[in-house]
Amino acid sequence: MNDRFPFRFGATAAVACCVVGAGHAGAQHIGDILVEPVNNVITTSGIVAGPGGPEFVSGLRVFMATFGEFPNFTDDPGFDTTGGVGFPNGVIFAFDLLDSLRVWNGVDFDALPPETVRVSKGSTSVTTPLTPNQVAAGFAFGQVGSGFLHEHLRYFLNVPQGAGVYAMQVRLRVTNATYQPSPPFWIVFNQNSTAGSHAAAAAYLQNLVAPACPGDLSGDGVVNTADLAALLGSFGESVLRYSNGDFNGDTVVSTPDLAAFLGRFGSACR
Ligand SMILES: [Ca+2]
Ligand SMILES: [Ca+2]
Repeated sequence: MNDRFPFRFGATAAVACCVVGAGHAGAQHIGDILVEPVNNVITTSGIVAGPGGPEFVSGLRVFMATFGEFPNFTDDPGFDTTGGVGFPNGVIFAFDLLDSLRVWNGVDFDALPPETVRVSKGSTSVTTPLTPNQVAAGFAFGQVGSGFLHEHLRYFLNVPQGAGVYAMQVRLRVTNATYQPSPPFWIVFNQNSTAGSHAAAAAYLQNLVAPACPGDLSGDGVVNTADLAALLGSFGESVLRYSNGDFNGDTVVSTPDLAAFLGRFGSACR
């Protein structure tokens, strides 16, 4: 089912941060997640259609998918590795879910929906946790063999299965080798919502991962007292990773974030 998955960001800025590279060895599929080791850290990249075949958006951490292959279901995106420069044969991949499911409210992903997503392969499954920033341990789902890995997990939206754009936060790890887990990444699911909302929601998360203007919480292109007030308004709170002034991505707005913010104070980005 993966080959016909339409990968479109819509908002060009969503990937403007990243480097697009030429092909790697192996059979990568448009819309899947390219998984590679970089300095022994698992990294994720996008696989997009280029004029000469698949191209790669290095370090991408926001991926888009659409429920509906069957109602409330998709098995995209899959996970692909590369031959040659990729992981050696025998490496076993697993994943964890790092947050409760989030729903796009048109502005941000602070809201929690009544829905959850069940991630499964065969008879094994795990469901997104109900508590924000709680980790739900996933399971091993694939082993590199013949130089490659190409695996699809199955994603099912649980009731009430309302229309909307949902964000699921994930990390990859390996169970039998020395590689650091991937930085957190998101799969952004469209459930009977508009392509525009889907793209806007993905662009929001992409800006959290790679901010166009770090410290500019208000989005007006300058880092000033209004942003400081916004950060202090969330101080001590548990937030969506990288949002509301969580510079270091530990999901809490605290002193290290304030220090990083003050280092940006007075900056103008436009
Ligand atoms: Ca601002
Ligand atoms: Ca923090």
